[in-house]
This record gives sequence, C-alpha cells and structure tokens, in this order.
Amino acid sequence: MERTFVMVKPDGVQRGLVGEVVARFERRGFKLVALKMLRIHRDLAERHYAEHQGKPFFEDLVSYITSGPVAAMVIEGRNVVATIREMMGATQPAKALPGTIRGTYGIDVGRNIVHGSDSPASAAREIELFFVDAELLDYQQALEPWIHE
Ligand code: ABT
Ligand code: MG
Repeated sequence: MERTFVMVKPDGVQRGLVGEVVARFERRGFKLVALKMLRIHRDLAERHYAEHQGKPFFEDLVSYITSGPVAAMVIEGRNVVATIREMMGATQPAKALPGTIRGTYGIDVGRNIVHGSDSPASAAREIELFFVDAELLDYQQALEPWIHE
C-alpha cells in the first residue's frame, strides 16, 4: 500500500488547523501510520527542501518552516500521494480550488498550511528524514474492507 509524508506547517499549527487537516484525511478513508509534533531546525529544513537550495525564495522558506512547531505524519492508502496533493490544492493558495485545504484556509504561498509529498519517491525520502522505522505503526484499520473493494 502506498504511503505519503504530510506536515501541518507552523501557520497551520498556530491557527489550530491540525485537527481539521488530519480529520479530512481520516474521513477520506486513509490510514494514519505515524503522527508527531516537532520543531524543525535549520539542518532538517535544508535537507527537506534540498531541491530548492539556491532559489531566491529558499531563505524565506527555511525561516517559515522553522518558525514554530509542525505536526508531521505518515498516511497510507491506495493512490494516497496524488489524492492528498489534490485535497491540499495548489501550492499558491490563491489559485487553490475552493474546498481544498489551501483553497479553504490559505491566501499566501508563504503561509500555505500543509505539505504533502509530490511523488512516491519523495515520500520515501521525506518519511526517512522525519521518522525512524519504530515510529511507523503496523496495524489493521478496522474499516479497511469497507473502504477498499
Ligand atoms: P511544499 O509542500 O511546501 O513542498 O509545497 P509544494 O510541493 O506545493 O510546492 P513546491 B514547488 O515544492 O514549493 C516548496 C515551497 O516553496 C515555496 N515556493 C515555491 C515559493 O515561495 N516560490 C516559488 O516560486 C516556488 C516554486 C512554496 C512552497 N511551500 N511553502 N511554503
Ligand atoms: Mg514540494
């Protein structure tokens, strides 16, 4: 089963949106495999956003993501990477469709509330950055047969 890495960013935590974001993914039917809060420090931020190093917005991005606690999680389900990206909405909240997370709660790109891996390969890399194996829980979701056919 596919897994993705999701993170409620510092603005989402400060605005009390952790429960809202997690609830959307739970209600969709996805399974929570890991969940914790942490404060990202500069070295982890630079590794997480390695693909953007050297770009003009990189410094702002690092200071935003390190500005307060985040809620990090691993979520599992069929096609979960792409589905969660769709539920999040466009990177620029102003362009995100109404009903998506960013299209409901966001305005500026530097306050876009939530992160979700953009591919299964990114998910594997990010999960390893943020979690150790023992934190990824192996259990049966009771309603699973009523969610996947
Ligand atoms: P993340 O979940 O933060 O990775 O956002 P997303 O994958 O939707 O967007 P990408 B392209 O990965 O951008 C990462 C963050 O960089 C910021 N950014 C990006 C800018 O500020 N200006 C830009 O031109 C681009 C391309 C926005 C993204 N998120 N934040 N914060
Ligand atoms: Mg990204």
